[in-house]
Amino acid sequence: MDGSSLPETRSTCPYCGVGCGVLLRPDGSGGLTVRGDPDHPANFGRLCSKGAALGETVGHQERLLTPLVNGQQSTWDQSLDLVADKFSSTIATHGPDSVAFYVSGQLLNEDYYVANKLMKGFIGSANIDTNSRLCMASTVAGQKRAFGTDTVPGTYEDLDEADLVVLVGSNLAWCHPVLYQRVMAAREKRGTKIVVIDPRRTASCDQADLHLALTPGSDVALFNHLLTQIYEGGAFDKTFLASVQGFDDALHAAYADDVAVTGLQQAEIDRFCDLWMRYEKVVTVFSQGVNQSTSGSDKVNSILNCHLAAGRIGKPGCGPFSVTGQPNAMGGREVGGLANMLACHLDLENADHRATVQQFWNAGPLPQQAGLKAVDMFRAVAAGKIKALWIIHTNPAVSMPDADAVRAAITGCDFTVVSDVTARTDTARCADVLLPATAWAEKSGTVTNSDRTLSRQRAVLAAPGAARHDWDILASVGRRMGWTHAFDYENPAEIFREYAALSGLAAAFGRDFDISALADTDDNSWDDMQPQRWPVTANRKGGRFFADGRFYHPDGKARMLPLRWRPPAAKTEPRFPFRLNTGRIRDQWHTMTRTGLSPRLSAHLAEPFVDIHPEDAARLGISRAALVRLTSPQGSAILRARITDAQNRGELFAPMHWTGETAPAGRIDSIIAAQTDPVSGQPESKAAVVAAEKFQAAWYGFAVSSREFRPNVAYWARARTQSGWRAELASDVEVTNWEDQARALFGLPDASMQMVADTARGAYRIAFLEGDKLLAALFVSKAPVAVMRDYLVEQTGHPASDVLTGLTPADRPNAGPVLCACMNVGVNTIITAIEQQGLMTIEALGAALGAGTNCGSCKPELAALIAARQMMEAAE
Ligand SMILES: Nc1nc2c(c(=O)[nH]1)N[C@H]1C(S)=C(S)[C@@H](COP(=O)(O)OP(=O)(O)OC[C@H]3O[C@@H](n4cnc5c(=O)[nH]c(N)nc54)[C@H](O)[C@@H]3O)O[C@H]1N2
Ligand SMILES: Nc1nc2c(c(=O)[nH]1)N[C@H]1C(S)=C(S)[C@@H](COP(=O)(O)OP(=O)(O)OC[C@H]3O[C@@H](n4cnc5c(=O)[nH]c(N)nc54)[C@H](O)[C@@H]3O)O[C@H]1N2
Ligand code: SF4
Ligand SMILES: [Mo]
Repeated sequence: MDGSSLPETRSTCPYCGVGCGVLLRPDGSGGLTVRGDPDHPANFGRLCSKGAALGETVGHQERLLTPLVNGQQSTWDQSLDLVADKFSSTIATHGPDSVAFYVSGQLLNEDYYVANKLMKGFIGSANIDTNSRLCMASTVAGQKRAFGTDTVPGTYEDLDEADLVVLVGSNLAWCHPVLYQRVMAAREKRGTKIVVIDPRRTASCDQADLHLALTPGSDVALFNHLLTQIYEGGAFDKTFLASVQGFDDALHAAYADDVAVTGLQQAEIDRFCDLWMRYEKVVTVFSQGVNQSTSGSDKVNSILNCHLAAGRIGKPGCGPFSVTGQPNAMGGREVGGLANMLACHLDLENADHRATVQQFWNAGPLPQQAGLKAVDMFRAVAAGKIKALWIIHTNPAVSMPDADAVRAAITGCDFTVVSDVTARTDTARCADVLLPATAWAEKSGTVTNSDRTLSRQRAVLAAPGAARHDWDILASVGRRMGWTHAFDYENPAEIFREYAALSGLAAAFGRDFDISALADTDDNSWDDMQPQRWPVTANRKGGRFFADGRFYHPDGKARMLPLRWRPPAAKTEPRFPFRLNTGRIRDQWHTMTRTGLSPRLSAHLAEPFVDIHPEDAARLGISRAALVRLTSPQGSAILRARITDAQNRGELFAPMHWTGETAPAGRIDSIIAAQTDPVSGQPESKAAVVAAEKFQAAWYGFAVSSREFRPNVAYWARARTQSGWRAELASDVEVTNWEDQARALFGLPDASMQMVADTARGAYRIAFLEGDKLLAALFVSKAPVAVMRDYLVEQTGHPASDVLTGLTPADRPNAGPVLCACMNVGVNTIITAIEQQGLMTIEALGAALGAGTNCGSCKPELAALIAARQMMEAAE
């Protein structure tokens, strides 16, 4: 069929919590074109680089197509029977708390609802937790403590209307790019002031009026100080404070903290406080720099304290705004995905709530206490207390702190089931039973984004092989465990109706999460459902919370908390002198099982790295592009050095994305201790302590190949290219025969070979050919390999006349690493345009090269290149 004649289907991007609407058009041969939905209230047509590249990730090359039991192909009947039997027999012998589910904020509401119902309602244990524990748990705890409910008060429109946007521990430009573009558009229009509070200088600082590079973990001290200034400056709201308890105690505690621990200059702190005093309309956006901390819940409450004191909450253009990470992080909290919650904002520990849910589900007694939170859950797995474990839609062997121990625990568990779209993950490799799930473009359901907007995800592609929907797999196991009626769902719309009906019962307890008006949505209306913000009830649709001073504690008032600053749990010491911060890069999603399929997205940053301050690097003898070994009490990692003053001295930053599949030495969570916030149980992913030293490489290598290959050396990192694969290599072991080494690397025992060797200098260039076509090439050197990578990665599969020079032919400009992933524009092309054509604005670069004109995610980097040129000119 001709793709262009197929209609477009509205759906939602499966990556971040912005929840952008997409329009999908299948091309009729398994592919998909994707564009932003101009009518979706989250993005109005915009997409970031990841959303724009979704079409490149729907191929089946890496998909898991059938169930596997102990690595052997199996049928659904056999594998589901096995899962049901093992869970049932384990429960019969060891009790319901001997089993656990570990699920994900990327599950759809309907999948999540069924998982939660099965575990809490029927298995009778609360041992279901989610990767949202690593992500949003501190916000959940903080909001519940302050508001009596886990609710984001504001909406995205507040970002358009604010006069001041404060980003705390949020790299919005890279992690919520479409929201960042929204803030930029508002800044253009109304001059919105921007403050970034982050220990390192990120892409989000590019347009900021003020960047406070505070000491890691010191946020509470900063916001405590702000609270005292709100008081002294008379910015507190007496009328609103009638709806708030705890002002005096909170203020008293705030005065006891010393803002000097932030390491900031008094003048910068004063400027921040002045901006807060000057602009009533302030939105404080916060994310993982706040949540992923052993004082994460307190950090959240220190921010909420300020907004409550000033009454700046739930009004247009102001409020605290926790941006969610995963597409359905918010929905997961609403369906009760966390071990300490019930569905629809009901509390597990409340007997009336439990009784209502039990009756509604027609279930046995519900567990009375919270189940194990993620870190404790995997510790219980390691200790043999959890004997059957089901991991769905998440990759904990990579993303949990102390990841090597987690991986060992999963491997050692008596019975592990993993549901995933691919078998090629570090977690899937540990499973006894591997179940093939449908991927986002193949499944239908709903998700809730950061501003409480419920959107539909719609299937547009057929499920490959035997893959089945997550809700369907879960419900099938529920039926096989004997609960036929409870899990007799025909389609996700039916699950959604049940969920919406339950929210009506929750609302009767005065809970705020209420979508009961959707409880009688028939299948057709569900198919057509438009994005809408909850609550959705007979007399209320969407809107903001709390401006009216109504909160959800029993007395209807909010709480301000007395808080004191606490440093991160791990202390630097002579053996581990560096503080290691971790996070995300612009073009990869978590453990890269999907974004890693796109050559374009892989071209931005193709290997794991560590950012280090120039003075620290100099002291350790680490030069540009050298490799660095990081060691912590948990393990060690090898990463490429990026020397940059964006990093404070004594602090390092490394990305979280690389895995055993892509760069085994770069699994950063294998060196991070599992320290958690005492209130939320969220791990401290951003403040490990490590030692750093130069990795003494005997040789460095760069390789390209038209076929996949898996190196076996101390350091390697591979990525996809348009015509095959690329890899960076290094080893501390000398090689005596480079021909043998190269043949083994690529699995090419007989291919014809060309080699240029400079044995004296330890430099080798080796190419393998089939006819005149390049199959693979390896470049080896004693120092980090200097070749035109972006040229070479395009040469596999093509005639390979001058590949061994490693340079681009003189008549062909080398575009350099891709900076604009959407329009495929390299950094050298951009620099040339700036320098030779004098294009000194982002608009001019866009007009000439197309760079930055699609998703805009690269605009901060374009601006940085222009600024660098301006500085050079000023100096000249
Ligand atoms: N490109 C991309 N986007 C994503 C994702 C992705 O994988 N890739 N994942 C999504 C998910 S699930 C999430 S949760 C979000 C996360 O979105 P963000 O939270 O914005 O991203 P991170 O890079 O994890 O961390 C944000 C910042 O916190 C800073 N930080 C570290 N310690 C401190 C501290 O003590 N105080 C303060 N104030 N800041 C600190 C870090 O330097 C970092 O720049 O991104 C979502 N969007
Ligand atoms: N050091 C450090 N560690 C971190 C963080 C950090 O900032 N620093 N951030 C933490 C945060 S905020 C998060 S959210 C986590 C994320 O970490 P994870 O959740 O572990 O990472 P993902 O790669 O998103 O894992 C999703 C898995 O689901 C699979 N999958 C995709 N689609 C489907 C589907 O439809 N069904 C099923 N069943 N499977 C599917 C994917 O192939 C992949 O294996 O990482 C956490 N870990
Ligand atoms: S900002 Fe990017 S990743 Fe996030 S939902 Fe929108 S398109 Fe997807
Ligand atoms: Mo997250």
